[in-house]
Amino acid sequence: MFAAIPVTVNAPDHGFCRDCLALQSGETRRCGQCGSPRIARHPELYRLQLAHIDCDAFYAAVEKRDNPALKDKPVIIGGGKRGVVSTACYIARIKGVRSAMPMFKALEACPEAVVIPPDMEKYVRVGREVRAMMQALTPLVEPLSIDEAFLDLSGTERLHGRPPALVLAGFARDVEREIGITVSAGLSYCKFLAKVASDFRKPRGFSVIGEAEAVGFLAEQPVTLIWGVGKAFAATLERDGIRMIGQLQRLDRAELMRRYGSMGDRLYHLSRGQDERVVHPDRDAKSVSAETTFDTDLASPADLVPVLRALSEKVSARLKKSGLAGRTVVLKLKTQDFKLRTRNRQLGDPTRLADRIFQTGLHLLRKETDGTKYRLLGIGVSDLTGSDRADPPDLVDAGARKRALAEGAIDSLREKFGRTAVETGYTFGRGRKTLPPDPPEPDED
Ligand code: DCP
Ligand code: MG
Repeated sequence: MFAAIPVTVNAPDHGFCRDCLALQSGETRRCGQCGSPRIARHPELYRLQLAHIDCDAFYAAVEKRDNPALKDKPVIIGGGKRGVVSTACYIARIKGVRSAMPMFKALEACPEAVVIPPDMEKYVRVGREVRAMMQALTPLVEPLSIDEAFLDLSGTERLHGRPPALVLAGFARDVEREIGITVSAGLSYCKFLAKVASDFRKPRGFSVIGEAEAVGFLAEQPVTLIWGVGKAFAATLERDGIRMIGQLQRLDRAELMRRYGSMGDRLYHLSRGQDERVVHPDRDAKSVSAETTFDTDLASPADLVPVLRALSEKVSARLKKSGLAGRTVVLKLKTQDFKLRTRNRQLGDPTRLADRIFQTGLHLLRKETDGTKYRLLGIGVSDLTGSDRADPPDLVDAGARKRALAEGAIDSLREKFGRTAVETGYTFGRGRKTLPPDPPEPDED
């Protein structure tokens, strides 16, 4: 960590050098102290306190750090059974390689790439190191995934002897020096724009979005920038002739809500840069799960699925009680001969809904019901966050929305009349002979 030298910023036009952190007066293009061109300057630089940090090409960066021979080579992390790209370094991205692309396509685009299978244990370890460095800055760290988090840096100026912007730049510099990977940082006044900012200039980015420019900046951006507007909802908006956030800004709240329900309310506020969500610090829990060991080993989906449903509901109830949501659904199975199988799937947004946990678990379970007998089944979610980011409504997948609404209704009945007041088709009278219909493909990143 850098030493906490008190910094007094008394001129609002003072920028600073992102390499040596020296304050810069005037419009100099290079740092007066170290000559670096990486000068941060912004009229609101010393007022903003909400940060989002995201590691650059995370898995690939860790592999490059550990094998310097890869430094200038295109590197793809992925492969294995699913045969898709987990991530690609920025050199490989120039050739068009992207996360989630089938590996054969990635290699068509970049045949000279070095492909490395993922080493999750190592990435989790490095992710924890980065997080520990964040937590040294503020207790208000809300991790969103293995390589990104929100940080609320308000009230930390006295502790660090410098304003949040400098703390953030110092953090980026320290991660490079101490961990050997790079990060991009966004600084703003709300979560939405802090995240947008960190994504804006990658890698090694440091972007600032101030209050004064928010509405004008957003007006020029596509609607897909708004959290919760995925491909499906963007298509709905497109049918209504809306492609840019500026067009949303011209519609009043009542009209947006009439057209798009609760999502309309979100569109109204976010399109104007209004986002009241607070940073929920990391809780102790790393995951929330439930499992059960069977009296006799089970193999058939008809036996396993109702158990999965009941466990999903248990997990969901715990999440709802503790105000949490999880982004990765984890299925756990133990075979007759005590071999553990865990399978997981990452969702586009965190969830706390029993139905989404169940549908995702079902998707994972289907691949494992090959006649193997199991003695234990468990389901859970990890990558926990506060529930305010959970389950954005997707207006196009009407089925999912209806199920979410039904779940809300079931929850309130259960609150009034107890857990067994409402049983779903899956848990009622366990031991159905027929299988539930194929679940819709759950959304993924
Ligand atoms: N990841 C994955 N499959 C995806 C997306 C991501 O396995 N479809 C993994 C690999 C990434 C890590 O999660 O390294 C972090 O995800 P990011 O979306 O932050 O992507 P990167 O850090 O790789 O790149 P960027 O520089 O765009 O943040
Ligand atoms: Mg990243």
